[in-house]
Amino acid sequence: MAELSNIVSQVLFLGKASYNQERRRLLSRVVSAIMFTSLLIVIFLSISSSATVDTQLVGDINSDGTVDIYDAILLAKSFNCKSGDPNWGPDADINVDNIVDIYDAILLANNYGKPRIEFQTIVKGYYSGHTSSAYYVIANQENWTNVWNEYQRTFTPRYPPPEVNFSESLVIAVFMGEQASGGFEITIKSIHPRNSLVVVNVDKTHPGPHCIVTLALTQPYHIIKLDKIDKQIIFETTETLRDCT
Ligand SMILES: [Ca+2]
Ligand SMILES: [Ca+2]
Repeated sequence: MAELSNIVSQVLFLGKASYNQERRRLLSRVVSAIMFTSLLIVIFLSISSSATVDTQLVGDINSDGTVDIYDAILLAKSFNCKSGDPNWGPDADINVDNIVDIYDAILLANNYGKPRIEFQTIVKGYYSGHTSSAYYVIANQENWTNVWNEYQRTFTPRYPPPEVNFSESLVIAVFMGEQASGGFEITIKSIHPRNSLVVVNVDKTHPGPHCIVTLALTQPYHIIKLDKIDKQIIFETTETLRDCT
């Protein structure tokens, strides 16, 4: 690039000197230099994209399967850092060019919010007939009826399971198991692809020591419906302590 600016300076100088032949020769060198620089940029971009092709989702710096504010925070922490700097975060250098800069931010922004799989809650609550802890991926009517009947085992009256077209949809049901009091909750927080898998993030909330809870037995649950997925589904569980101070 230094050579390019040098050549441009010479062209401007010669414009005043009116050496037409020399100007044409230098202009030809300018065009060649620009073409060479463009070629370098193309090669650079090719190398950059191939360097990230084997990673998970581009921009998923913390490898949790989705590109969101937590990835943006990690990128911000390392922004303008080069390899070896105290705040250097190698995973934030998305295009692997040894600096975290605007080009990494653009790559992250391109995938921001992706990919989260949408789902609909069928039922969610605290009292059910399903007293053991269990996670289900339900792909046919027979299993759906069995799980639903278990969930409604203690209900009066009982209702038939909501209609689900299993040629298009799946049901995922999570049960926390019987708890000695209120204040417990189970929630399907998010679903997203990760490589060849689909990850269901489940949060189990427990009451903290300062929480005032009902003394009744509870059996928290969350049952959802989503579009059919052909990938293997796995569950990841977080445990949250409710702070009632
Ligand atoms: Ca992430
Ligand atoms: Ca970079």
